[in-house]
Amino acid sequence: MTNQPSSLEAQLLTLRQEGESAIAASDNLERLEELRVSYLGKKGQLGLLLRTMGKLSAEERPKVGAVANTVKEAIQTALEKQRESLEAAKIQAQLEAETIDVTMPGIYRPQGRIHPLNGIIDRALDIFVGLGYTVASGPEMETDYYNFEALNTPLDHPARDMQDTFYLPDGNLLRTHTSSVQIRFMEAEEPPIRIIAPGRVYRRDNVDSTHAAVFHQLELLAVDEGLTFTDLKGTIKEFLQQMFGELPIRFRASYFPFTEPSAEVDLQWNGRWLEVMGCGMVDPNVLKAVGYDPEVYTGFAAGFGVERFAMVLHQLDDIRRVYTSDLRFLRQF
Ligand code: 2NL
Repeated sequence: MTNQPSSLEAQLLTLRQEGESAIAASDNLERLEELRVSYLGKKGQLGLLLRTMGKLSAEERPKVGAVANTVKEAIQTALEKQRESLEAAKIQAQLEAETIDVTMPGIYRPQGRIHPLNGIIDRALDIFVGLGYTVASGPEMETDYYNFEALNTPLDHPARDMQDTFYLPDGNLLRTHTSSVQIRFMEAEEPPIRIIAPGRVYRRDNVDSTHAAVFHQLELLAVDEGLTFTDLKGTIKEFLQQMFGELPIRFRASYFPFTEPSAEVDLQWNGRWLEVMGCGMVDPNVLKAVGYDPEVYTGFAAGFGVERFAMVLHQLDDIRRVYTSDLRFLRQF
């Protein structure tokens, strides 16, 4: 059968009609793309028809060509129009699906609160930051050097005993105080130094109402030219006053391997003297260990147990209460 010019023209017009109605009926963008490929794609229906144009006479060809162009444009226009309307519908559907219903009941979130230990630490940090100190931290697993040796704790000192320290199979240990943090800090920095090191520490103690194997300590350290015991006393007095109020305090001679002289600080609390802190002037051997000249620099240090402060301030009878996460207990703070 030969392709009559009029027949090709008719086929083109049919294609246009079919195309336009199929496009208008398509209800999603994927289907629309299929239609585009089917009508206008490289192997599409329009291309297929146009390939038969070669058989037309020279007079017919431009006329049919012009018809073909209008068909192509009409299908393109229909595709675009439908794409716009499908896209708009898609956005509209999304908007409707995502509408927030402000009348829906909320999700219940129980009110949390600061743990009493963190409360003490936060308050102490605030006080020392006010005095110009910055917070330092370090590892809880330590070497013998940072926990003992650099702190002038001789090999035969009782604190080194297996009774007091958790040793790890590789020879490292769990820090028994946060002083190791301060040794690391001094190694890395030069005076003047004002730091506080709060953190978890570990001791091989029998657990009872006043002892835990894992507890919290906060130490402070100042190293500078010309620091004296008077600076230490003033700093501690200011700290304890902000922490406990205007109460009598006293310094009692004591001993720590890393301070010389050393003292315990007592606070008069409810008519009784209560031991609350240990302190002293940094031992020259400690300064030497971190490469500071003890003829140029002096320092003072002090430390306290966070649990003990919490027990005094909140009148707790048993240290284990702060570790058991009993909400009836914790909700009181
Ligand atoms: C206490 C007593 C104390 C220190 C900690 C210290 C740290 C360095 C050098 C010298 Cl790097 N001293 N710390 C000094 C005296 C007492 O803590 O009763 N802690 C719970």
